[in-house]
Amino acid sequence: MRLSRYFLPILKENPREADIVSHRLMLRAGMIRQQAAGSFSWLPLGMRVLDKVNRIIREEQNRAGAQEILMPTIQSAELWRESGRYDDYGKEMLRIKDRHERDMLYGPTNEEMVTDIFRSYVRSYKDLPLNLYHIQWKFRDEVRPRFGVMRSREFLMKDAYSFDLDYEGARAAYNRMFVAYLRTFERVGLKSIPMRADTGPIGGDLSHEFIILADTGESAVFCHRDFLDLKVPGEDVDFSDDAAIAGIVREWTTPYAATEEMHDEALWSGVDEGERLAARGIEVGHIFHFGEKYSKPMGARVTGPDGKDHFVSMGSYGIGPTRLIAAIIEASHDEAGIVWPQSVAPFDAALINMKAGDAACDGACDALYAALGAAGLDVLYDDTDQRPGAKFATADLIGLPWQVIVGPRGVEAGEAEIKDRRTGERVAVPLGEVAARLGGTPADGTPA
Ligand code: 5CA
Repeated sequence: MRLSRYFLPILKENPREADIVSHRLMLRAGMIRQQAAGSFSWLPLGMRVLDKVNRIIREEQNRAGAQEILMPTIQSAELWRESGRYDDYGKEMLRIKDRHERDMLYGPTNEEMVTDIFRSYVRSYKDLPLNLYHIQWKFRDEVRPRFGVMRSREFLMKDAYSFDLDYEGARAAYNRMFVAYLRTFERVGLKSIPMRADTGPIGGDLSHEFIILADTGESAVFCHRDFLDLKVPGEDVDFSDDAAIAGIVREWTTPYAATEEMHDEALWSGVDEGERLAARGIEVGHIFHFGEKYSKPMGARVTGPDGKDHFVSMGSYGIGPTRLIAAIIEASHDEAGIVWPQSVAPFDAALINMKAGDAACDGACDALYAALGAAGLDVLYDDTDQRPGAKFATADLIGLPWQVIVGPRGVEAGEAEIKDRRTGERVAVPLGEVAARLGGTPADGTPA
């Protein structure tokens, strides 16, 4: 992509409405535009990151056995009356009437709708386990939308819903999502810590929040330092082996970890003082087991091996991809701008032509652009007539893992400079070797 043709509305000044660094940088880098309180458009650069994050989420959901569907954003109030949540949900739910005066709502979550799909088709335990997910916009009329896409009113959610014959099956389904979440967050470059959590309006008796440690996090969190060294399972993890998956969950739930609401001073005082980590965190995922809370009132049942009807045991599993992107930036930036983990970077490299219009520089850049593309790299080519200083500032701000810098002196020597955005290290490399140098070498080692 040539920058001269790319819609990248960079802001020079720090936007005054932004209180935290991720919001500030997302606005400055032209990733998002605020449309109303807590509502944002995603511009091309932001959209690329969102696509990459969603792809990783999908891969890990699919690997763990979940199947993708897509449910509507607007739901009928009837379904919510069946579960009893229409009256319970309160002001966070945006209620709408259609032209026939029928009560509708903009979905804040989809337990009811997916339970309706399930009960319409599934009759036998032989069709279980089943886990259906979608990635869809949600609306919650938050009292205090703030921090940009971190706590917005309209936001994207990956929500998965599992259906099993009994508690044991549902617990195995919960464990699979637990492990899928560990992998998902690691792949986007984050260290996540699962913490026992309150279930709130979703309900149920077992729940974990996946928390990213960050000073700007909304929740106070308390955990054992051991979490910092725990190893996330690799892509060869066997999701069909319930015992192995349960073992991983055990390992990740044994050291003390709790959010403020669930914090237990007595247990905390049992943790060695030097091992205690009291910090702030961002909730990027939340998983719930709630058994028959929806299946019973909505009549979602299957025939079991005993020939009898059983209400299915359910769970739901959420990740906010839009919030996740803000969390990645909170965890990975410096004073010059964003520092993208390779796995979610909007482009792999910036190609910076220091003297656009100079025949030798233009020629070298065109050749590099073609070679990098052929090596499978996604390149944003800064072919504009801006001064080099402004180009460097833009490249640092938007945070692509590599910068390939081409200037008249270098070209004369047959070289370009490669800068690693994270470390700031620069090396001169022969023009013909740049593509080989960057092709397939993550700047930061995030797993593919
Ligand atoms: N039905 C369940 C799980 S699918 C559910 O709704 N869970 S939730 O309420 O915890 O939300 C799931 C995830 O959505 C959260 O972990 C968070 O990452 C994201 N999320 C929730 N509220 C917002 C918000 N206001 N802005 C941005 N992301 C949000």
